[in-house]
Amino acid sequence: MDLGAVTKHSASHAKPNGLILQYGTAGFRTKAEHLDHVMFRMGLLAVLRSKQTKSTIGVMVTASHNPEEDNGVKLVDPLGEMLAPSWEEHATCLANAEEQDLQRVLIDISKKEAVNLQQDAFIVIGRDTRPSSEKLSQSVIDGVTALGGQFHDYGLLTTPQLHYMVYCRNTSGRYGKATTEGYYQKLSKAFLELTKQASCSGDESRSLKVDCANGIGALKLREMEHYFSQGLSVQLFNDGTKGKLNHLCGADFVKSHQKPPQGMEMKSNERCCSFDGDADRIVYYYHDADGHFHLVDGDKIATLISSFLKELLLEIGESLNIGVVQTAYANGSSTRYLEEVMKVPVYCTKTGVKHLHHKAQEFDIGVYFEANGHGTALFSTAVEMKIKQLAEELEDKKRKAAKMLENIMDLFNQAAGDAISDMLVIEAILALKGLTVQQWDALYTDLPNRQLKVKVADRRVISTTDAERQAVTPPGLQEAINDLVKKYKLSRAFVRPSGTEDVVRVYAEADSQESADSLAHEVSLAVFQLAGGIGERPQPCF
Ligand code: NG1
Ligand code: ZN
Repeated sequence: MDLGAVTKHSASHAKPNGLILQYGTAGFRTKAEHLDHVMFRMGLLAVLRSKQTKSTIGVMVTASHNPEEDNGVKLVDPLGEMLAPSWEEHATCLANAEEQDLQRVLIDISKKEAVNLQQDAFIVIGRDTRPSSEKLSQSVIDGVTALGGQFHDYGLLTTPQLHYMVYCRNTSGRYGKATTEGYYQKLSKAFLELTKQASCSGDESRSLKVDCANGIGALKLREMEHYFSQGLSVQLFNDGTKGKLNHLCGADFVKSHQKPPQGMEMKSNERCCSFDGDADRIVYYYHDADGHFHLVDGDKIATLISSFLKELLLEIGESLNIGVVQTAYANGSSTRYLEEVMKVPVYCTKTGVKHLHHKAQEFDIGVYFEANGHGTALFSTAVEMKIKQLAEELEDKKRKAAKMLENIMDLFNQAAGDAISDMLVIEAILALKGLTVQQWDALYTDLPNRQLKVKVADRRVISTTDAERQAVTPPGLQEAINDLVKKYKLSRAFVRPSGTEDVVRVYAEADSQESADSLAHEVSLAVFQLAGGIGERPQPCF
């Protein structure tokens, strides 16, 4: 390890004095102008992680659904997964080290993790369309080369595409070819094979309007479109040619404001969906004949997918265990429907896909989705092999079902939640089952809900347990929430510090929108009073 070279290069990526950042749920995320040193140092860290795992490591430059002025960076582990927890700590240490301590911190990490410094390192890099992303990804490359690592810069990619590249490269091409072309071909082939089986239901139902949040999803969907156009025609909105990234559009906007994005022409009963800024989330929605807006969120996506997978397994006659993983943000109606009607076991984990992903790995088939539309279905390696074998061996109807299962498995990006891949799975299932978006939406009725944010001096005063559904500190907060919840019917509320923003998030649901709004507001006031609120007291805003 040439530490002299590191020190020399680091001088041109100097850390601003006093700046402390934390590797959170989605890596580092803040204003783009504060991130140059972090990028350089994550290039260094990726090299150490690559040497330790003897595998290709990914570095993605994006701030997802956050404002265009922000940026961020996260490392992707060998099987396309989020960085291991002990390395998240190293990332935080390295990002916050003063210039003179940089060498020592690098040596410490190498020793703690028994990194063989003679080992080769290979890093793949991707970035979103933010104006700051190109320069910041160049800083990552400076870090990689300063430590003698080799790299491939993919340039513009969706986050899930970078996960896919990492996964492909570390499984010797068995999963697919590590190029965008390979990604398009793999997904489109599985999609077309699946939809071939659908009884023709007219062209109308095979078209979809997509709000691309003015982000990378637009570029990549446009590249991919002609690969699957026989089965689905997509009409892109907010494609980045005019509007600003994530501004009044995108999956996060639609989900949190519960209204359509700007710039989308919606006709009644037309199927529409929104991606977020780096295309790893998707939500669906439509206007009914009366002009009412209906959101079909991650919970309903998980329901559609797990129901269909369960049907296929029944058809094949295989008793593989299938589980759904959610977070506390999952609508209460979805959990009840899955458990009581679908008879699918449901588990709740902390927020952040890495927690859901981890839990989903415990099942033969684990379907995980956050309510905001981030998720996928995971098939264990043993099950993957079994399904491929059944698709060859079984006869007639059973074989057809096994083939479909195989196609669906290939269509999911098993390395990460992926808006494009999820969209194709959903479109295929709707076509195969002959379902309209309204029929899908009618599986169950969401409980009215509201999410709010409260600013506090230090959000770490709030700690939680029971997958974030109960506040342990500050004293008295949980009791206050319990008392408020008792005032409303079918109600539930919880609070937690955000892992990506400097706020406390409040969630409430109840039997009517007025009750959900009012409960969320009252809980916000309790947080403001008991957890050190700053600025203006929360106002009832609905
Ligand atoms: P935080 O800021 O920790 O709530 C948000 C989302 C997560 C996840 C991460 C990463 C909500 C309530 N939270 O986390 O689900 O997507 O961002 O992007 O949607
Ligand atoms: Zn995202």
